[in-house]
Amino acid sequence: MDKSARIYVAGHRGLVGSAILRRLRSAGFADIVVRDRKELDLTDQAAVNRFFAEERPEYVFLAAARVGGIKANSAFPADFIRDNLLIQTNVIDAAYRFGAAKLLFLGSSCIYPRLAPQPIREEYLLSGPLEPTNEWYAVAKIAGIKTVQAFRRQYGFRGISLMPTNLYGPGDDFDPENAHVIPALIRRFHEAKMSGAREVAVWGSGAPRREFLYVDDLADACILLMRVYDGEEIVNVGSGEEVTIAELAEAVRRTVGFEGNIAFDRSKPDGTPRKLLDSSRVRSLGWRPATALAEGLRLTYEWFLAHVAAKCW
Ligand code: GFB
Repeated sequence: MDKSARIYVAGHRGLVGSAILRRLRSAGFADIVVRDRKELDLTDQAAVNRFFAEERPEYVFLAAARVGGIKANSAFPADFIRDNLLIQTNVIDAAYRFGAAKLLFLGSSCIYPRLAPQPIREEYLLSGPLEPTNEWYAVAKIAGIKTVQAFRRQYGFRGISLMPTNLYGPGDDFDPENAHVIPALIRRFHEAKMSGAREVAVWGSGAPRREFLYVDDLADACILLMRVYDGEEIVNVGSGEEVTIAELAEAVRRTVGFEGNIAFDRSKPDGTPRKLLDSSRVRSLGWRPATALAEGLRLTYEWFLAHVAAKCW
């Protein structure tokens, strides 16, 4: 992928796509094609084919997806399975048909069995039952991995798949109900600080363990893999930094500067008990995360203050 290559970032307004775009631009890639949702509906196969026929991107970062936290996954199962199957199938098929040199598909750590041994190695895929709160999304993402592998086997199409751990950072969705835990808690602690509330609710028991990765570090891994990796096997990308939800809530409380208490709402689901990726494959290719959780939370809260809080309050 040289600096003059034509690159399409699908999903450039989302958390992952916007980070990939930032990194590509700062690395000097000049011919980057993007379309927002109004200009190109990725669930519309004819529209996707027209776009690829006209623009002929050489490299495709497939970061477009319908995503959300534990509640959104359970509340909108049809949207999560349908939209993701359509988006990924249309983009992978068009990339192959219209001659793209390479495509990178972004999966998710929830593709692995709920009770997979930890840390989770790539070969544990399809070795046990999935976590029920997000099985619709997980099944769509597993289908995406298999589509990429099938196109490689049958057509020799150079698709690769990367499995990120739980991500956070600038550009995230801060919806109080449907977001992932970090943006949801940043918003809730901030609102509590502004209103002078004494207590903030955190869903579940606080006991589940999660590994969090700052999204710009993931973007570096995406660009590295696009450059140097060309295999059928999927590649995990995680920080190795694991915390309980109770520890995370305390870190967010400190970042925001809320001085009240944390109350765990056990009527809400915990989801999978633990999800720590074994990232030795990507590390052996030279990638390392650069942003520790405390620093990443600080940068994300800064972004929230400038882009979300400034508009709401
Ligand atoms: O971020 P989250 O929704 O992702 O939740 P998952 C992580 C943990 O944080 C769960 C707890 O144990 C939640 O119960 N939590 C506490 C909260 N307070 C909150 C809150 O206010 N909002 C949210 N959302 N959680 C998702 C999958 O699972 O992970 C997706 O549903 C995707 O499909 C993503 O794979 C990476 O790790 O539980």
